[in-house]
Amino acid sequence: MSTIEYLKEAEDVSIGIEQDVTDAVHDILSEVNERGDDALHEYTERFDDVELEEFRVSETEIENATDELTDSEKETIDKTIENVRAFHTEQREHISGFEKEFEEGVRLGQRVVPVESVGTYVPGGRHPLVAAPAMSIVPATVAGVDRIVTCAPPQADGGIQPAQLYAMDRSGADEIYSIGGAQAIAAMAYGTESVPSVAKVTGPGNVFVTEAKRQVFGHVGIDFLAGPSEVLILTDETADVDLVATDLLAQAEHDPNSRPILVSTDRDIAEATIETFDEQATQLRTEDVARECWENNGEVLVAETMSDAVDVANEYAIEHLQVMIDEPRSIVDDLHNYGSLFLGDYSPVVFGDKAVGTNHSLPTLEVARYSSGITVNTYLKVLTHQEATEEGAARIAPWAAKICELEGTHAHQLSAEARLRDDISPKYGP
Ligand code: HSO
Ligand code: ZN
Repeated sequence: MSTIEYLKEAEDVSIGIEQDVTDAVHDILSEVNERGDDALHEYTERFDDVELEEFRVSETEIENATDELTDSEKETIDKTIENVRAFHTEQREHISGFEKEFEEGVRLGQRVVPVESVGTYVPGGRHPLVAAPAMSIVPATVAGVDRIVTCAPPQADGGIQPAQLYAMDRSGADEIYSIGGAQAIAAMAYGTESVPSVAKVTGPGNVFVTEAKRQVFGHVGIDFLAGPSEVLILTDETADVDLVATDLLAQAEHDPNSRPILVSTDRDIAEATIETFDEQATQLRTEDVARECWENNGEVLVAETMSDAVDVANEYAIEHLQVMIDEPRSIVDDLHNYGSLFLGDYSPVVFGDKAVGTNHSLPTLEVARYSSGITVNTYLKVLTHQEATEEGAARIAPWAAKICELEGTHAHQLSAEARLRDDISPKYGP
């Protein structure tokens, strides 16, 4: 007998991307790859409805955007950037290189180095998110990336939304371009006359951006593929229904395709949340999107035990996992698939989205089964090295040569055996 009951079910959430999107993106990528800026101009006119002479945002435009914001708006954005920097700086300190003699005469090690250049995409969309630039740009600065390129879609006036532009600049982008969609990803992956190519492209975006990242992967690195935002709230009988409904709505307002999910071990709480969601939605300026999202994708599950609820949470591998139970810490060790975890009534997703300093660029659509969100690691590589002495080589060479013999890799075998010669440069001798 199932220990889970659905009070509200969603249609199957599709993880795949429609073929027509794949084809359209393929065309955009090839055009930008072949025709560079000319293609970028055409797509910008077609998709963003603006004609731009220059894609690169000038210092004057950045100053103008800065002037459009009040001091208090700027301070608020600065504070978010500072918090994101503090968290990711700590993260960096926990990743280290090492070198050690594993056996006599054989030293092995690793160095942690930044990716040389990255392109960070900042999405526009329904609500151009002001904290988004900090999330993809700041960790790259902390990692020590040499060249940080960033693109955001132009608004109707051809410029980037001022608060976003200010945040892109303050987060530490070296070059800012007013280009959106798949064409922005193509430009950063292949390079054009005005946009340099980079080694890795990161940041969330709409379905075209995501598909473009999928298609350029291999030619450049990417962080991961991100879809519409999701939350799973896990409650027991102690939950505050008003808070639970509010937090589900905060996810539902993102996009009709977002996923707000409640898993409760208490049926009364689950039923009351459904009612409260409906009442609270009426008060919302973003009611339309939130309701459409709830209709399509909202889910409410009742689990018989907390252990069943934990299993469901691990299966969903959700982007944001909010734990609103009596003792949230009691289940942390059992949870292992999520983008970011929010513990207790005072830790809503919006704090991570906007303010505390953890990253809000997180895996959705079960990507959390195999990937974390953006971290400072996204911009680092772990490079290994080895050094053997003459003595060390004397022990390793026959053994390596033996493996080569088994394989038939003759030149490899000779390369190993050559280290047994006694006339090799004296600088390595005893
Ligand atoms: N929930 C989004 C991030 C965000 N929401 C920023 C609002 N602002 C994806 O994690
Ligand atoms: Zn959000």
